Amino acid sequence: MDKRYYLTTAIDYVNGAPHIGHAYEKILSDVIVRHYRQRLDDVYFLTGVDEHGIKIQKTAAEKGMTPQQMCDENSSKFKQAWKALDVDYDQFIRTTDKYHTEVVQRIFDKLLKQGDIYKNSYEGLYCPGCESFLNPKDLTEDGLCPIHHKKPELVSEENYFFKLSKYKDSLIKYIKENPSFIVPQFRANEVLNQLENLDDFSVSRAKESVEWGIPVLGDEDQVIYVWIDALSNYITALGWDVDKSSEKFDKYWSEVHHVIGKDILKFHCIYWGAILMALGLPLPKQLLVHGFININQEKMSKTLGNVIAPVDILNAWNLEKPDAFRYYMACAASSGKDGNYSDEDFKEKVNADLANSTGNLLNRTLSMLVKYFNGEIKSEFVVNSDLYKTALGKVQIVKNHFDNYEISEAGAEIMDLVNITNKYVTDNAPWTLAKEDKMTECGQVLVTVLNVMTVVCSLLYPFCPNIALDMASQLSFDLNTKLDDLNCNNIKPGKFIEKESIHPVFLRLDSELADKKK
Ligand code: ME8
Repeated sequence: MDKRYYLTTAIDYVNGAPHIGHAYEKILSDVIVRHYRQRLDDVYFLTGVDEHGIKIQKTAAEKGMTPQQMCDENSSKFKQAWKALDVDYDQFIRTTDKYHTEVVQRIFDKLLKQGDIYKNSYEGLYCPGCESFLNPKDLTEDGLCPIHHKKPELVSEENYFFKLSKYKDSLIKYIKENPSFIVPQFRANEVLNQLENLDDFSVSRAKESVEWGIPVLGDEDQVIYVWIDALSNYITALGWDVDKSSEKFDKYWSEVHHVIGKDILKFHCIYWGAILMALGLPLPKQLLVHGFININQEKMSKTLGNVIAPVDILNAWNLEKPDAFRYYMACAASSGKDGNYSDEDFKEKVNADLANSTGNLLNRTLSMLVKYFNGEIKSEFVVNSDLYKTALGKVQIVKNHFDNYEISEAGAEIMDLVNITNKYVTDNAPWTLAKEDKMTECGQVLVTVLNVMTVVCSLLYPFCPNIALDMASQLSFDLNTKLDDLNCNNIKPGKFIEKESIHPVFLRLDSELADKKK
């Protein structure tokens, strides 16, 4: 395992407030980052917003605002949402940040001077939703963009183009020789097919059609079109500059993992891959591609009016902490596949997993310890147990799932450990042991469960940081313990817990109460 980990998310368009799809990606990323922080000393987490382009220019005009005003307003909504969801990033980049725009201009200039970018007149079908020219072959039968279901605009203008043709073969070779470059792997085939049919791509727009962009140095009539601008954020954020690296870049670039949605894989694999090759920089270590979140099994769209803001979900369920929503989202889809959000399913899953299985297990075990032993651990209660092997085995399994970008699968394994432990309690019935006055055995069962719960709370931490902290505090367990140092030896003899300090770590979502609040 490498010592460092650099994770980036896609940077979101700020033509509106963040929606549940944006939240899904950021939560998934934060869960991954928190997991690797439990394994490594040096993890860097970058997120941010994409602020240029026609979509933003048009929306601002409709609202009677300048693009910059709208970017300022909406960017802070993204920051607020990530704060409410406990998305604990190290850096938040805005593509209007001066350090970014200046380096983007120099990148463009370098590529132009070395002949990777050339000027040409062009007529094509432009989809503002995609911020991209579409190939007529890719349109629906009705001539609409397959993603945004809108008719693309016929655009005819002078643009700068990037010579993708020059890098096509090297990209194909790279993808084929590096099977772990695109995760999950089934997405790699899609990209290889797309590469067969791709032409050079436009990297600028005429200022008369798009004003809101970074101007091309020395050609005032053109602005740099979104992808060179947006994709470069991953290196400008680290302080990289043309012909001048930076300490952060040298430290993190070789460990970069881009978390992105399936709709922008082409841009990250092909465009970004080619741009990096042209800049003489190594390609990203991995592209971690996630699917889309649907709402009640329907695609989320403004037209359908089913776009949900993540903060509204917290408010609707009266949740002070985001843990339940984080847990649900991170487990909403198996690796790379689409997932779904529905109120019913959300309530059912978090009540079952967090309140009933996990919360009750801890609560009743601690309560029994108080009832039977006045909260005291006697030295004869501390013995070895087969359950410890199972628990530490799960740590390895969960680590492997994270290494394979299988986050919901990792969540399922944690819940499996909780269920195994619940079964252990039922099978060993400590309440019967107490009734039969087998107090040492009863104490041993309780201590075994508490030791396993220290492992559970550590594994659960990336998904539910607040619940895990609460569990850790009731268990007197140090949550800073690295995963590789975990053992089942944390519950020590002596006075352990007072009755007053025992409380549920997660309250069931009460449908009636929640419905009333909605
Ligand atoms: O594409 N479910 O921005 P964006 C899951 N600015 N993920 C979703 C989703 C959904 N329903 N809808 C969108 C952009 N996403 C560019 C990125 S990166 C250099 C530039 C994901 O606001 C989408 O796949 O349209 C992408 O990864 C992210 O949200 C931002 O989408």
